[in-house]
Amino acid sequence: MPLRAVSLCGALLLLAAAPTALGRPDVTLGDIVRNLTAPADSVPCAELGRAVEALQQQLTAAQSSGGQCPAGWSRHRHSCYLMPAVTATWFGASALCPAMDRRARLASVHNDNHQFVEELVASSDATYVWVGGMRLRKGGRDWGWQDGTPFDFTNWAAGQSTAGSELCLELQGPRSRHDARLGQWHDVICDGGPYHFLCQITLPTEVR
Ligand SMILES: [Ca+2]
Repeated sequence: MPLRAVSLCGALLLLAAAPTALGRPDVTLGDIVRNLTAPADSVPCAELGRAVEALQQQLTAAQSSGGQCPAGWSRHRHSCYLMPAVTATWFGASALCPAMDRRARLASVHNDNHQFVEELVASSDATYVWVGGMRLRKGGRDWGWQDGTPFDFTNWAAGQSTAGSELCLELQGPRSRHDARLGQWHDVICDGGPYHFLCQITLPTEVR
């Protein structure tokens, strides 16, 4: 089989496999990886038509559910939230949220959702929970959210946000031994943990 044809088949089959893994909180990272690394090149091009047809059906289904929270995600206002039952570093969590659903990022915390986020954290068995806050510059005092929303709310635990080398943000979970309140914020090194993490999907404006 010509190399170009093999690559085309592989690419299309990977595309066909990917949406089945997206938006399903019950799917494990291992399932996603197995889907994405299936030996697609061993599948004859005769199956290409079936793969394209499956892809079209999945895209149609995805479009019809646009603006809805995926099954298993919690809805609050115009966002969907999920705390997967796995742990990771902040960087790992940053990659895992869009692997669960391509719209998802690590959550941002604001005045209008902090209570909801704290309730999610309280109902978990986490020690700490990564969210999408990151110090914008090593040694600096300014923070931002991974999803680009304004950094307009804070809930630092006592003595936190003072170490300029701690660039990532976590919330205190129920199993933490820190002497701070549940949901309060800690700045920590980004490869700390592994900890649980909270993913967020911001739904399109027209369906808010
Ligand atoms: Ca700290």
